[in-house]
Amino acid sequence: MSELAPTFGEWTGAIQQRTESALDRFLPSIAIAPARLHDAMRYAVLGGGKRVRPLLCHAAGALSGADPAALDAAACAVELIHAYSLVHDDMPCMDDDVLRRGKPTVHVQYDDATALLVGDSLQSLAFLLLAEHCPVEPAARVRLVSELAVASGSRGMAGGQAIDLASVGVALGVAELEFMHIHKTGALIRCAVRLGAGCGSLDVAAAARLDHYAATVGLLFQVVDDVLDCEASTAALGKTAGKDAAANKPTYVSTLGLGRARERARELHGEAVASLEHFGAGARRLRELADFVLTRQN
Ligand code: GRG
Repeated sequence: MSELAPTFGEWTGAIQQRTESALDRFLPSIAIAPARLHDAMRYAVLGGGKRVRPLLCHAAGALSGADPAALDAAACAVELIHAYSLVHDDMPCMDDDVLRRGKPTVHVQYDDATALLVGDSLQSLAFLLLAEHCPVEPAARVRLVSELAVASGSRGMAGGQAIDLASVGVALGVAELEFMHIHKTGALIRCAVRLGAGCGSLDVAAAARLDHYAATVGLLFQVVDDVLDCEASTAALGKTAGKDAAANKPTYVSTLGLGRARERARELHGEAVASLEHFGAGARRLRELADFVLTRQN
């Protein structure tokens, strides 16, 4: 890296590498029984993914003066929940997909029962990381555990997934669609920022501004995902393109049309960046991450 502040690409590369090493360290070795389950957990998590949630967690933590070791545990905890959700989402009883991150999905590579157990075990491991490997004050640690539990459970991601599964063939209004996406995808992204900030400290007003950024970026992520699902190729996405339309699921594109969905993405991006104004230069990475979420190609 140069002596100047790292570019966005250099910074993301460094955090992605740091996250990969931390995940490798935290995941059980295949030398430990049951080896096949541990092998499948490592297959599901390592060597792929953009690591958007860990990037957001580290960027928010830098703003709140958090200890990088605490951020590693928090970032990995969120990423493990994300990986579990992808493994379960790809199973035949849910989205029934064969390709994820450019390779066969876990139930295809192993089997359905193993995929189920991989998701269960990744979820447990996420909470173990916060409980045992996150060096923050005990009261703060309990808050982190509880935030992750709410964001990933029936009032967050799993609840959003339930609405998603029940929405096949249903024409949702924009408000209902946003409610579904705020929970299914937005809750965990918002949580990544909140956990990063919660590993350090911010005053109440700053925490509220940052939370607004987090919620807005979470929804932006899904609007862009809907646009990409309709526009990008399977090769570019590393997962099957056009799945939502084929499954007759409501999306921003089917509800608003492509042009208005793109416009909604630009609106949300503007709102996210505006909520960072107060933070000045310290929020550079969060601003760049909002840009990245808007312009990403996969
Ligand atoms: C199974 C409880 C349960 C929940 C599943 C998030 C989710 C809920 C399902 C995933 C379906 C999906 C593809 C949603 C679109 C948004 C999304 C989460 C995309 C994948 O996230 P990325 O792009 O993936 O961050 P990478 O591979 O980069 O980590």
